[in-house]
Amino acid sequence: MAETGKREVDFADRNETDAAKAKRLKNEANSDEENRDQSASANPLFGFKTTTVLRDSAREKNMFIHGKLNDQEAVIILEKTPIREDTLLEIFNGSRLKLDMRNDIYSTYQLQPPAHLNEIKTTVVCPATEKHVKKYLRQETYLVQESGEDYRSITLPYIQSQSFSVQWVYNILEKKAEAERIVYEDPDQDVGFVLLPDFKWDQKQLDDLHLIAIVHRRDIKSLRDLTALHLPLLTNIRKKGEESILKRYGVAVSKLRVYLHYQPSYYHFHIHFTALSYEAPGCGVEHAHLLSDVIQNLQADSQYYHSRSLSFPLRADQGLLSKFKDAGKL
Ligand code: M7G
Repeated sequence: MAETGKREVDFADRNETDAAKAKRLKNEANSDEENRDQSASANPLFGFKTTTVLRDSAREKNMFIHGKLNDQEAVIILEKTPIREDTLLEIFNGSRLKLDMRNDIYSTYQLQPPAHLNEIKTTVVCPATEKHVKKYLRQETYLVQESGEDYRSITLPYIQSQSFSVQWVYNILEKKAEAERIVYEDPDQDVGFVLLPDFKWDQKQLDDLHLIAIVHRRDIKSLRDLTALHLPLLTNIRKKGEESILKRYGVAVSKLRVYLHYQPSYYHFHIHFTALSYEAPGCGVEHAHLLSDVIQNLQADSQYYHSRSLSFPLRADQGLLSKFKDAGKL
């Protein structure tokens, strides 16, 4: 900030003559055209045909799009990434600015930063199932209260027949995908796990830090399966996960939210580690269970999660909601 007076910002629009501007715009148009030609072969999203916008948010600056990619159903998530402090110098010195309006001491601009600072984080699910499409569609939600008995008679049969494939999880555990992204691994088949960045986190800033610990064992679907026998697994994940995050990212335990979802989207046991300051989607009280609470509940009562009622939100179009309605529970 001390540099304000000295700053020689390349505000190209400011003193440009009309002729110079016309020439510049033409050159830009040509180079855009070249980029497009090159991208037709290198761009895996080339030719994507939008069917519908499932959800968008001006505040979150994201858009979830359903469409067709090479004749396959696909969901694409576009998300503008936060502005990073370490890029400010480049933004101020290397951008092109177009004045929108000026009034007294106030002025607004359209700022075009250098291309590499103008990235849109893009997630592609292809081929996408109908469940993926529904997952991202904005829907009315309802809070359901599930007793232990409801879990066994309604939820369990439903998730056994319906849940998302966890092939991506097995790929991680078997090092067939994302191996280079692993932050820490405890290979023990009983209490071990793999810790890696969640694919929602682009790892460019710590503000929205989000990692997941995926357990090696394949016999725990969710919170409901946990008993006191799993305490060594849970305490191991907490201890080693927190240590690795401190070591790798310098983020202290007191700055972390460590929790699991109930219901999760993927029924292979995993735990979320997010920055405390980040309101990650799904970190509300109706969806998230703090790992430290889970550990204490199991220490007090090994059958806690077998017998207790648990609440969770379900979207209007989720099949599980109809099952609860059919059973007269809603
Ligand atoms: P969840 O608690 O089952 O449900 O979390 P949620 O998706 O409703 O939060 C699964 C977590 O795994 C989510 O935070 C996803 O962003 C993350 N995730 C999903 N997939 C398919 C992948 C993947 O392929 N790689 C990684 N690294 N994370 C994923």
